[in-house]
Amino acid sequence: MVEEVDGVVDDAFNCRDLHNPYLEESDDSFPSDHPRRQAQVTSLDVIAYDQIGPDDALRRLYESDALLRFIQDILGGNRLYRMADPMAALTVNVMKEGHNHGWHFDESLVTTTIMLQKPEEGGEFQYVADLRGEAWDDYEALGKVLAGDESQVMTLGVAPGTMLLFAGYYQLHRVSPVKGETTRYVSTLCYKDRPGVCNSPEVQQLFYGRTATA
Ligand SMILES: O=C(O)CCC(=O)C(=O)O
Ligand SMILES: [Fe+2]
Repeated sequence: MVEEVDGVVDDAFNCRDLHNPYLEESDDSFPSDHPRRQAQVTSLDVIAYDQIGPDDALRRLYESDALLRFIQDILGGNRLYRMADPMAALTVNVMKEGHNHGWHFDESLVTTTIMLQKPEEGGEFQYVADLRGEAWDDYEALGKVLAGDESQVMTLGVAPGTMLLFAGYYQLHRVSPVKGETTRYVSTLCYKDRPGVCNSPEVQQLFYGRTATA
């Protein structure tokens, strides 16, 4: 898989985004020191689904029903569908020296990733639990994390081959800045609870630098 990604990595789109931890733009209805107004920087290169060859191992894995059922079983048995978005359904996040993914909550309840290549240093998947629930946000604790307090930060031991199923909607997480020569490759495999789901053209433009329909 790494060799296959190496073959298309030069065509990856450089995505640079400023967002608050909720992946929104700063909300000026909140006071200036509020977490909803704290900008996080995300800078990485993205390889989209339609840039991955039809016979590539990563694509065959994502398109296999065995994997779909496996993830469905882990998540409690509710029917899942591969995302219909021609770019977002399967991606490889490419992070070189200095790239990082700022603190955020995902839009999806659960995200599935597979690490393919690990950098020499940094590029660690870190999270802080219990900052958000169904009807509440702990803005005070969130503000501390955004201000640099690392006392509650947990780091997951992820290695090449690790598949991570992560409840990213409720758990604040980030990828720390990558250091060294070796590029970090992490693939994101998107599943939805209904068929036919695509991202908006705005989100496609931001992450892939173009739009496409299914
Ligand atoms: O690269 C990773 O390990 C996680 C990426 C992530 O949080 C995301 O794509 O939302
Ligand atoms: Fe995320």
